[in-house]
Amino acid sequence: MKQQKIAILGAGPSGLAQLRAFEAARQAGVKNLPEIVCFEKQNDIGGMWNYTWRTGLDKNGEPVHGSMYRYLWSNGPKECLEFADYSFDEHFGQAIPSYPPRAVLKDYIMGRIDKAAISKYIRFECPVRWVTYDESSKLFTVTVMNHRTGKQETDEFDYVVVATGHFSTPNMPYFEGLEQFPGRVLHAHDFRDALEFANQDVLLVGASYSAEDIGSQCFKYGAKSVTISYRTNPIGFDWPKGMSERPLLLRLEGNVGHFSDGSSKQFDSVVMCTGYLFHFPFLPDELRLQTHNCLYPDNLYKGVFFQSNPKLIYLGMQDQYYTFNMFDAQAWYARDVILGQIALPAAAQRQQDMQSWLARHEQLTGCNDAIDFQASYIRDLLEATDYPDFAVEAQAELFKQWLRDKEADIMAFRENVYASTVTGTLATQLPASWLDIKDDSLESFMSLDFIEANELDKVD
Ligand code: FAD
Ligand code: NA7
Repeated sequence: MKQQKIAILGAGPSGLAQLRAFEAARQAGVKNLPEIVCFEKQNDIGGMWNYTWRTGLDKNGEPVHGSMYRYLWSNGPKECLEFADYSFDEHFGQAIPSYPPRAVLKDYIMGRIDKAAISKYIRFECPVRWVTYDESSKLFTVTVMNHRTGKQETDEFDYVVVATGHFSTPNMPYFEGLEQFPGRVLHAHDFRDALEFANQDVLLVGASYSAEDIGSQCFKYGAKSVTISYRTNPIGFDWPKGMSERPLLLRLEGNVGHFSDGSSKQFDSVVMCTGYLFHFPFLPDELRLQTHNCLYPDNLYKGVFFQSNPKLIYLGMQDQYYTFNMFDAQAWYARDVILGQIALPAAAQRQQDMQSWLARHEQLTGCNDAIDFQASYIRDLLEATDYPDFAVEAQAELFKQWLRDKEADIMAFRENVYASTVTGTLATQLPASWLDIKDDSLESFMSLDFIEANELDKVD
């Protein structure tokens, strides 16, 4: 049988999950594995976790992918993203707190990657320019710009795995008066350093994770005031003095923002925390997933196979409670379909399956429900493959506890500790409040005197 050929677009956590899934099969002695080529726009693996100070364009003139900022700490408990076969204990050799900073989490994620084993599949600085599918040959043609050689390259593939992420292209709304606003106006995608906003009155538009976290960052690093403007519902936390929420911004007059409740306030900067667009400039309409940020994008069977052409596979396109272990579950499932170990049902059956998930998705009422939904989605995938089972449902309970902890104190929720569902280890406590720990480097964080769980018991 002719060896199959697969293109993986993107070497972030999702693309890496797909590479690892095939590598695991290779190590297990599976024969006739496909040839794999992974095209990555950046010059390293890690996707969003590959922090960059750059905004706008990268050195090759490509749009900067990164939306992460300095001082970003894990926004959920690390125990909810722990790999079943690679624990935090194994990586760090000691217990660490439940909410590590970005660099610490990246160190863990990358520790799992056997760079030598997978790097050979990846072509760096190769943004994908265009993908087409030929019905007669049943092959995709993928065209990339190889910035290392300065040449455009084209190749044919049996399958294409799109793992290019969806938190990179800003959804940038317009508000009257923005063009005359005298201060800085930026999208969360371009936010890098909260210190820039010290002593400023900052307006954040949007009421989801970015607004909540960038607002907390600005507060932590000395903003004079932080105002969050919501369109639908307020975030609703008990914000510290200096942070508040107002309904939708109607217009700006000079540096004054006017809100729909008739109130107004002067601002120095505006940060649009208004989410991201699903943007696949390399895909023609007939192959392009069209969705918004939600837990079950339509037209993806099992959340991954494009309904009108299931040889086109999308990873990580859901809104995310679960991240790394969900990408793994998706990648292992996709691998087994490609290897013929799982048979895809006919189009009508796939449609029926998607409809039942979509119907459940429509009935979701609130965050706890949404967490359970994503947990059952992952459970459904896990049952079909040899991916090591993990405590999806127990992690769902941790997510619910995380929500309660945020509700209790949004500025201190990162001081809570949880037990690993993999090893049972209880996380250690930060030695100071999150607001007071300003150096978030790996070295500085790992040199903190974390407080052991049993010492905490004594304090209690
Ligand atoms: P990405 O990480 O976005 O990777 C996509 C890759 O595709 C990139 O390497 C990119 O360069 C490449 N690519 C894009 N276009 C092309 C192209 N045309 N050609 C070739 N390559 C291309 N998750 C957590 O678990 N915990 C957190 O605390 C957390 N915080 C976050 C904070 C922010 C500000 C953001 C934006 C996200 C956060 N996330 C967090 C979610 C994060 O998106 C996931 O953890 C993860 O990075 C998603 O992996 P991915 O591979 O699907 O996408
Ligand atoms: P999200 O979670 O997609 O949220 C986008 C927010 O922006 C949401 O509150 C929207 O309000 C709001 N929004 C969108 N358009 C507008 C306009 N025109 N006016 C006002 N408000 C608007 O994106 P985030 O960036 O917060 O989070 C994405 C990921 O980044 C997340 O998973 C983290 O891991 C980091 P709505 O509720 O729709 O009215």
